[in-house]
Amino acid sequence: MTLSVSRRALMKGAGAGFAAALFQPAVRAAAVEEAQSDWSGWTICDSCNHMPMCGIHFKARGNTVIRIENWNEHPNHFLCSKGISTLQRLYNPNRLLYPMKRTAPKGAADPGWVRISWDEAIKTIAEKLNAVKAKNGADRVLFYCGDPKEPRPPVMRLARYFGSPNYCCESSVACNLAYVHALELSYGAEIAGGPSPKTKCCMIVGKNGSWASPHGFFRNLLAQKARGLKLIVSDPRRTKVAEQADIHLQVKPGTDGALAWGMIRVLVKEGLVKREFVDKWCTGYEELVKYCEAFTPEYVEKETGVPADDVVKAARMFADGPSSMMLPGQSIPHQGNGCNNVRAYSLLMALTGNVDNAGGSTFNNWPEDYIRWDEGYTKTFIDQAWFNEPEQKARRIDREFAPVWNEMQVLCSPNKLPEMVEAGRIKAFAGFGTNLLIWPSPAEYQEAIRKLDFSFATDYFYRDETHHDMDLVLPAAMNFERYAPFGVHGRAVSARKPVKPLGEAWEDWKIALTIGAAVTGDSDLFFGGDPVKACDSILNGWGTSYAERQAMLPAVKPCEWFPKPATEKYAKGILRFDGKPGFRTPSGKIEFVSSVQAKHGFPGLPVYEKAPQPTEKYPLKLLNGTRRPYITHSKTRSDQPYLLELEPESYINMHPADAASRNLVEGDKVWIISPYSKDKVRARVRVTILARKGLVDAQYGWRGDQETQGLIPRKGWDPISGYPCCNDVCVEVVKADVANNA
Ligand SMILES: Nc1nc2c(c(=O)[nH]1)N[C@H]1C(S)=C(S)[C@@H](COP(=O)(O)OP(=O)(O)OC[C@H]3O[C@@H](n4cnc5c(=O)[nH]c(N)nc54)[C@H](O)[C@@H]3O)O[C@H]1N2
Ligand SMILES: Nc1nc2c(c(=O)[nH]1)N[C@H]1C(S)=C(S)[C@@H](COP(=O)(O)OP(=O)(O)OC[C@H]3O[C@@H](n4cnc5c(=O)[nH]c(N)nc54)[C@H](O)[C@@H]3O)O[C@H]1N2
Ligand code: SF4
Ligand SMILES: [Mo]
Repeated sequence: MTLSVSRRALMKGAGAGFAAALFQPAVRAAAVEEAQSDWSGWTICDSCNHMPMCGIHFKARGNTVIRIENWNEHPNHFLCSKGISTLQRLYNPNRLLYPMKRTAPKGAADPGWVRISWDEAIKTIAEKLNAVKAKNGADRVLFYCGDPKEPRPPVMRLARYFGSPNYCCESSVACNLAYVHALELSYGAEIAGGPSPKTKCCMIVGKNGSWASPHGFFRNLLAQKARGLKLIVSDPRRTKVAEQADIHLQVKPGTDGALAWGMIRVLVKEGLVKREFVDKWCTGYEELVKYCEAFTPEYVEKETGVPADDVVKAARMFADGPSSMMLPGQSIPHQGNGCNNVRAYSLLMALTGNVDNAGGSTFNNWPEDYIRWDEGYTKTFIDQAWFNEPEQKARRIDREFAPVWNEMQVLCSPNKLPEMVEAGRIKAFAGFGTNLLIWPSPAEYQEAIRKLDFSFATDYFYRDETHHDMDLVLPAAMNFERYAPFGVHGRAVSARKPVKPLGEAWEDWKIALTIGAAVTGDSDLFFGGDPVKACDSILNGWGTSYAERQAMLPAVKPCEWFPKPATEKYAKGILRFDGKPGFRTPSGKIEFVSSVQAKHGFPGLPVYEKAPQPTEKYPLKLLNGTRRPYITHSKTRSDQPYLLELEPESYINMHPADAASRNLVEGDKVWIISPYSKDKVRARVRVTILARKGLVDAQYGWRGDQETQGLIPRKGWDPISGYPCCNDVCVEVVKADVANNA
């Protein structure tokens, strides 16, 4: 497949004005490179960041990628529309290709960007960060890595050896990590995994893997369904996953806690609790029995909209052995009581004894040094022990705001950034793949960035809404152009064979390592800025090397360093780091009553709290940001314009009854109105039973007047995770007056 890029579509992108002049020559040079013999390269797709990502095989001529296709030997090898169109992103003429510095004061309409050398960029960063450190302390610098998860390891290492525990990620703002946090509070570790041939029943809550992880997750789900898996799905939308369900619990958003407690009550009342397991391995059962009493099926129906019968049937189906598992997604944690709602669901596994058993949800028994959440790097690489020191936890900016998160998680929550800048606790920002639209009411974060002494970010593109008031913007090499990181897919580990970066783009690992060497003056500590040497520092410990993995391409082979999967690890003493039987919680048991929550003054049980309800003026609940197959967050629109042909504007899904009562038909232009913003948000209507009645199912990540994050207030944070309440806001939708352009 060769691409002819439509320039008109591309120039709609942010930053197009200066992009054209600065970035075109190198792109053109690559495109006209004289014909040489074609060669094969391999890389990993980074277009959606679902884990694990898909493998890409590409053909290159000289240094130009001319064709991309499935990497058949890779465990994930079916590229979707987003993956295929990354070639269009690679040669997008708007790409950021040179380091840039502003020449106008912050706040000026035109930042006056000029091209600078990497030498100047690195020197400036080292001087500015070290000046803040000398004057105010290293913790005054906030290091941040956005959803591009691949730069995380060296950025965290940079934060560590610079000396700032304020290392934050999109996963500590709002992603999946809050449900892992919820599972860790009860179980001491994440307990998940996909259904296996031994799974009798799977309950999926607030996760739509048919669109968000179509290959790894959805293909497996369909295969298991075909052989007789029982499926329960809790989702307000009729998703492709829900359509597979034996029981679809179409809850009102935000009411999952009531539904979960209702199911718990059925287990208790009908004698479906595995008392032997619970008595031996769990704490807090008596409190749980007392608390669930109020959640009768009738009450649950009233609260959640799920028929009482279905609540009972679902609980019985889940308890009907020999094996059941539960899988959560990212939407429920984006609510004020989200963590507790996920925790309540998760207790169903312990109550029915479905913990780390064959066919049930399992704990990964990665070696102690391994960190799954950041795709394969190690605790040693980032010196995780340092981040966990009480002294470092105390210096983190989330200490007062989200104390449970602060105690449990190594990533700091940056959600109070505006307040922290105001209070002088943050003076500088070092960003990798940053997007300020990730936050509710992003204008307040934009203002915070403007007020800093110094800030920079690396990115593929110049993004005005994020970079406008930064000091430096640095060009990151794309997935086709970088070595790091290696890929980890279960037990298999893969290297890449890339092309050279266009222009002066550097891979993020090189940028972070080079800055690390410059700020600390210790080049060895940062592998002389070499990403492959940094990868080898991890891979050599696993008995392999980058070169060895590269030599075996296109094969992707398991790494013998990983232990073999095992069940009932809690009983065998291989879950706790001290080797004793039990779980990694403070009590060593599964905690129905979380001792960490209780210690910080919260109820220890995952109690249910009512979410904000629709009112007469704002009668629709906004789901702000469910996944669509051809969109990723704030990316892909102008970066991969082919995808815009599938959905050129922001579309909201509305139930036919809600559309009819507003006199709306498919394709109508509408405004979304929220009590929290004076600005209304533009969209078009899609009339569909995908949406439950009373819902507006919207996309976040559009820019300009289609941008939805402004509809969300900076309040109602989940106190257990510090996550924003993206899915807690009620809105109204009105038809636009197209004739009068209003
Ligand atoms: N195409 C695509 N794929 C992606 C991404 C992308 O941007 N685009 N992003 C990746 C990332 S970073 C992530 S975190 C994952 C997310 O993956 P998922 O968690 O699967 O993402 P969602 O599509 O938000 O699915 C959540 C589901 O929860 C439902 N839901 C919303 N509110 C509630 C509620 O109150 N109760 C219940 N029970 N359900 C609710 C929604 O209707 C939706 O169907 O996807 C990854 N994959
Ligand atoms: N309302 C609402 N808000 C949400 C969510 C939601 O569902 N609803 N979802 C949350 C979730 S789950 C997530 S994961 C976040 C999304 O997390 P974000 O960090 O907001 O993700 P993106 O929008 O993809 O923006 C990433 C930026 O990094 C750049 N980039 C991409 N790849 C690279 C790279 O390899 N290197 C560098 N240097 N830059 C790169 C992109 O060009 C873009 O500017 O949003 C969260 N916020
Ligand atoms: S699902 Fe699509 S976008 Fe996501 S990693 Fe695979 S090919 Fe890339
Ligand atoms: Mo995410």
